Amino acid sequence: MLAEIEPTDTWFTELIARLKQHRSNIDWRVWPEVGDPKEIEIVLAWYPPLGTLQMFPNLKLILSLGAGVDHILQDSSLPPDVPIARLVPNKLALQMADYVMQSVLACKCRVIDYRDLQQLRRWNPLFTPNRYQFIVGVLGLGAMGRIVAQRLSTIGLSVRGWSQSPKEIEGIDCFFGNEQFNAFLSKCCVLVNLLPLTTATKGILSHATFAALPQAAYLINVGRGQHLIEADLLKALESGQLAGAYLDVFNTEPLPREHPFWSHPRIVVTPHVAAVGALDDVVDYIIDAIARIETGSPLKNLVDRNQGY
Ligand code: NDP
Ligand code: OXD
Repeated sequence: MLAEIEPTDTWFTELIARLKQHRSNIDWRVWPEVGDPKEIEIVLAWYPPLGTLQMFPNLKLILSLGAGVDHILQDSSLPPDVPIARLVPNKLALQMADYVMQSVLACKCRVIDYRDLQQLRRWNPLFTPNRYQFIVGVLGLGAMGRIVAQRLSTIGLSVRGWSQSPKEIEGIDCFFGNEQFNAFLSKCCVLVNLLPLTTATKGILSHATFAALPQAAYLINVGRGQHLIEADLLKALESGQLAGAYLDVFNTEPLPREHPFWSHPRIVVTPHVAAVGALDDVVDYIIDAIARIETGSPLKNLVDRNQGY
């Protein structure tokens, strides 16, 4: 039996309908109508209210409805031995690659500058670097970052990536660990954040990081809002250390109406849509995970709680 935590919109409603179609022999329960908590064996969760997951004493699996699991791991009362699996479909990474690619090309083509010039009715051609000079750095070379980096490289951009452990990825200049962080940053014309939110990565998009980038670099944040120190971004844009920022994720979501990012001339805001799981893929992932629990097969895409991702 499964419980769905926090079904907030039509996407969740449709998801539940599809799951019921696929597996009508399962007793699907939707939060908060979970019945006897002892009967719940698997939970599907995106952003469960703190303390909820400990209510289910017979839980066998927690399935994250997102690629990120910070929303789940932030709960200090999480049952300690229950495995957590996360959504990692290939198509999600391709969608992310589309989002990042259009943002990177907008940086390279100086779209923000031309938008300003248009408002001033000024015909003023600006310098744009060639593809080889335009180095893009990707923070995080996991399920998303690796595919994003490879796709950027296939359109002729110079791409480098940074991860925790060493990597070899064809066409990508790979850096790893804290010691190589500043060397990685030193040539990035655009910095793309695709790290998971953990205690080690929280606040990583800070003054020190921006200062280590070349002057007038761009930031694309598609990881989590808590990676970014918002005041540091505003200062870096004001000083010209950063030329612009494309932001899809925020400390508070939805971004409050009074937030300065909305009206900042050098910030582009999107509402956490860089990669939204297609329903078919999410259904496949859930049905597959349930079958694995039923047959005792190894689970896929398990989260390492110690690492936090
Ligand atoms: P993965 O867990 O597959 O990859 C994480 C990567 O980050 C790995 O390469 C890992 O290194 C690296 N990393 C983690 N911690 C550190 C550290 N301290 N120092 C250096 N590198 C580190 O995650 P995904 O690629 O699947 O997803 C990344 C994030 O993207 C998600 O957690 C989520 O926050 C965000 N996301 C945003 C979406 C959106 O719509 N905006 C949609 C989907 C995801 P190593 O390989 O060495 O372990
Ligand atoms: C995710 C997200 O983590 O959409 O999947 O942010």
